[in-house]
Amino acid sequence: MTRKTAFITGITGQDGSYLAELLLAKGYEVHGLLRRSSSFSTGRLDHLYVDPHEEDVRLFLHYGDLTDSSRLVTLLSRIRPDEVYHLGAQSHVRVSFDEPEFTGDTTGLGTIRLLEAIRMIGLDTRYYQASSSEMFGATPPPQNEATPFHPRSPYGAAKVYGYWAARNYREAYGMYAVNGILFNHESPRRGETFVTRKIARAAARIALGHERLLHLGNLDAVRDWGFAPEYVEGMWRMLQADTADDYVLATGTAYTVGDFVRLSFDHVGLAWTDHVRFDERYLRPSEVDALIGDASKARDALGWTPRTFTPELARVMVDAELASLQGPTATVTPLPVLGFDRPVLAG
Ligand code: NDP
Ligand code: GDR
Repeated sequence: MTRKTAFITGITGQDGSYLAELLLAKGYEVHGLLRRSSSFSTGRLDHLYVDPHEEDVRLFLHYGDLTDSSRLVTLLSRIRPDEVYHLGAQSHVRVSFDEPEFTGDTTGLGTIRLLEAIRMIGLDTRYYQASSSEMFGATPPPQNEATPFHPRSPYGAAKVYGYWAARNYREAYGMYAVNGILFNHESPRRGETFVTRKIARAAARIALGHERLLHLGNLDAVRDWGFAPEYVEGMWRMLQADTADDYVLATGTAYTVGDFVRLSFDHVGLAWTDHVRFDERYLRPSEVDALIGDASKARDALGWTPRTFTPELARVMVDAELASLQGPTATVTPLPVLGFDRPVLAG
């Protein structure tokens, strides 16, 4: 049997690293798009890296950027992947208010550039679009595939554009293109400025005496938090289906940001009220109040169900932080190297 080849944009991100791991375990050859950076951005992939001089190398990284159409064309025409997973994006909602044009360019137009590269080359490939529950925005829960979109940020608006671009290429050109509408999914590899990772890090650091206070914005927002490795498996399942369709992945459960704080601090035996302070700089100009997904279509059509729910997720994430602070004997998945550039406003 010939080996399948996948191309992943956003391979250095949380989901990209878990997806690369999954596809390599399934025997795929995996190619990833890597943005050039003045420092290494491959911390989440280091454990998968094999010296290119070894035999049976199956993970390849290629410099490129979602703003660079011609590079996408040359890369895809050379790799000719069986499956394309488009995960690359400026994915931070708060940052999208600071950088709306850049977010539109990478998260929105980046999608069209990739789809158009596939079409121009005449590539017969299956395409996964990383769509988001942020597209539902102000539409009240529960949200499913039929729920109207009402984005509340430049990021959400860019994702709506990407969603319709993928659907349009499916309808106009018969491309096998699917939208995975994923609700929040987290892990020890989550970026440090997303709220769950920020809380888990702080709980661990405060418990070990490295820090004293955690500053947060809106504690009342409701989110449906699942576990990222389970969600990337759902992405793969979507591309194995007989026909291309769109699916929600979610746990169907609801917790507030405040609940996540309490669960995390309880786990290290601290009273969160002693350590959490409000900082209005972390508020968004318009907020998404409540996201709670209905993933019954994915369950019925793909056999996908979530197994990890928010309370366990909080414990897993706090434990990973404790382990990474306590030394090299830790059994956690590798964490990204922390930079010195923790944004003041974006966290
Ligand atoms: P991350 O922010 O962890 O990763 C984003 C990835 O995109 C990184 O690899 C980043 O590279 C890359 N990237 C950003 N800009 C560019 C660019 N101009 N050119 C090439 N690559 C670029 O996101 P997640 O892994 O959490 O999410 C994956 C995708 O799923 C994203 O599209 C996100 O919007 C979407 N999504 C995520 C959800 C979640 O809860 N995690 C829920 C729903 C949708 P670098 O490492 O160099 O920054
Ligand atoms: P979200 O994730 O905006 O849902 O987007 P994030 O973790 O950033 O925020 C979740 C909620 O927490 C509130 N909040 C804070 N958020 C951050 N980041 N920092 C804080 O200090 C803070 N205090 C309170 C936010 O207001 C918000 O309500 C994520 C991203 O992964 C998107 O790419 C993805 O599409 C969606 O999830 C689904």
